[in-house]
Amino acid sequence: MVSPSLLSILAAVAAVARAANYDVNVGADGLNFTPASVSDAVQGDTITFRFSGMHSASESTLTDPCTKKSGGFDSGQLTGGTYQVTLNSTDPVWVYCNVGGHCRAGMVFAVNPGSNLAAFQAAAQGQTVSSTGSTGGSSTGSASSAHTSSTGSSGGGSGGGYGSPGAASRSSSSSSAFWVLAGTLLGVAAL
Ligand SMILES: [Cu+2]
Repeated sequence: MVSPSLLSILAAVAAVARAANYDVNVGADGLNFTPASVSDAVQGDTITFRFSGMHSASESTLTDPCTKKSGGFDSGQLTGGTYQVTLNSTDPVWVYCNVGGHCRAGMVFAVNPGSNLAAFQAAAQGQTVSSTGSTGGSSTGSASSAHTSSTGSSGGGSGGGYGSPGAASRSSSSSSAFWVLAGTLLGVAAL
């Protein structure tokens, strides 16, 4: 039915359209990113963090999971809405939540962690597990691995991102905060 030439065309189209988005829930299932990691992500792919409760998606490093990476992205603390990161490479990206003790409770996430996901998670919780390989990441410098766009109000950051702009959706976290507040006031008034 389907000719070989058509199949090759479809394969070519699929290759061009490869850029994918990965939805990651933040706080929808306790102090967790769900899923805990994404593998085989490539340059141009996007990670969309979807917030429930107050959390953040902040970039860190494999060796220091609960400390913000210099020049790394940071959603800021959000109570809802989304925050999107566009990958600039296939390098690992390490992410944590900077709210309270969430990171120490294991609230971390990784893109392309390879064999180091368990070591990253353990380090976040203050345990020592030797990581494999030498992908420890530079602690300083301009090798930002991701460009970010936020639906919140955090001010963009100093990273060297060069991803294409305009991919952000525009739901505002402040408006959802307003409705929470309004709902609270209505609840009080109903008393
Ligand atoms: Cu959190």
